[in-house]
Amino acid sequence: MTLKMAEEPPVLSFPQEIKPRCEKIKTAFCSKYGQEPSFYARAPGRVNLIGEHIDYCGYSVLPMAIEQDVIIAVGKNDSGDINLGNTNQELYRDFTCKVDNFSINKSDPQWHNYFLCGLRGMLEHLKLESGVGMNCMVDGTVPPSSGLSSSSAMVCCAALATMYVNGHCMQKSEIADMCAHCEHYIGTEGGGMDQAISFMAKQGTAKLIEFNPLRATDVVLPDGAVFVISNSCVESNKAAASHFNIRVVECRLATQILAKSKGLNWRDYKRLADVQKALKLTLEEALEVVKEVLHEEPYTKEEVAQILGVSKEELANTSLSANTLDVQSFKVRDRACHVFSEANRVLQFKKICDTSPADAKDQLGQLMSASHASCRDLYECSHPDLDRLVNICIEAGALGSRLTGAGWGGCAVSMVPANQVQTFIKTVKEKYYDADPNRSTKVTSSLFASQPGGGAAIYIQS
Ligand code: ADP
Ligand code: NG1
Ligand code: MG
Repeated sequence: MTLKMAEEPPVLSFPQEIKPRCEKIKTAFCSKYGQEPSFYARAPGRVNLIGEHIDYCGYSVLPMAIEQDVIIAVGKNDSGDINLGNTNQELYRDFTCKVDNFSINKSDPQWHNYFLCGLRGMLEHLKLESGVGMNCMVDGTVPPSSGLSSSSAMVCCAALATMYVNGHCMQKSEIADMCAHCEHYIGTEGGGMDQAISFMAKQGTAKLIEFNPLRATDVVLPDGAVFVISNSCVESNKAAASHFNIRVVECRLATQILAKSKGLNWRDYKRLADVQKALKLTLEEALEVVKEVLHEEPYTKEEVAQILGVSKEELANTSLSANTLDVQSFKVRDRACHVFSEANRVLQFKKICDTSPADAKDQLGQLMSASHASCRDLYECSHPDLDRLVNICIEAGALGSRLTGAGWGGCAVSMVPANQVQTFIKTVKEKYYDADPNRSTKVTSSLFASQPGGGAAIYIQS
């Protein structure tokens, strides 16, 4: 029984450190709804230490939760309304709909749509035709569109709040899988990393997240290493653009072309991990096969259709997604090279943490920097400002530095020797933030050391 209880998101009384913040949220809640909230749901963002753009290919990743999160104060109503308020009214306007009649707008992904993804996912999962009406006040501290997974913190928190208000409970892994699925309602076809770590995180440890079935294993980070996050201050909203889904599709096409070239039934394969497994290849061998089979020049849509033996229209059903139907060329080889090499770096990273050789920190740093180079050059998901920031972090004393999250802007994560953190922060501040008036005002929330935080929970006032 204790084991099962431990695997469900805990229901806790307020820890001292979030009490003042919850008081602020409660005040906003009371003034909007004229009642007190009955509980608070919390879900954290994350920083991914290594393993970028490989979760949706079926490969393991290595994130940790951060202290920044989304908290939602919730009260029931009898009218069947979903009422959403946000403590940041400048950015996020109030929204209302009926719990049994709402739609999610992918073409204009305003904030409330992320809440609705979690709401819809949970109602469907629990097979509730109509859920309880909810009054909500949302407060988020994860910098939005910056690769620290503010979107999943919102989706996971909304799903958790919906579960609790409707009187249900579920295992962490089951909710995480469900949230990975329902965040697709916003239009992006991500893997399950963000939702998994948001629920399965444990204070003080990073996690190796493996998929199918979902598992989270503690990874003890080396003593004397501190992970520092720095935000490039270039925002990238993944649902509002198609780059993210184009990468997902390029990996799917790489999978299908490789499967076809090796005589497999390519329609059965969607993820690179599945074709690697079917061909019984190591990651190194898979990388060699990619170099043998796939050419460097981008593949045109006509060529892919011809290789797979389908019409361009049929290709839309077998391989593309709604916002990639018009894409005409695909860099299949470079993307697959990134995925297989990055999947290997994750395993190496974990092994170094487990065996802690004398030069563990140097080796981990090198893996992080190699990961960034691969994201920049092969996956083309960085941004010039982010590349500059990563270089500044290395010059400032990081043993390794890389973009984290989807990229195209957002944050870098750097591994810094504990005794050099202050100098590191001072140097990065001077070189990246102070030089630009827009950035210098945001430096406190953009440049900070991060410890592995705990996972999602429900808080009640005792
Ligand atoms: P990220 O890398 O942060 O996950 P996404 O582009 O996936 O970036 O999601 C960012 C979106 O999440 C924002 O545009 C906003 O709609 C929503 N969001 C993030 N934080 C908040 C918040 N505090 N309140 C409301 N919505 C939020
Ligand atoms: P962010 O940057 O948090 O939107 C996305 C995906 C992850 C993963 C990373 C890249 C979602 C919800 N998240 O994260 O699954 O693919 O990019 O490693 O789609
Ligand atoms: Mg996101």
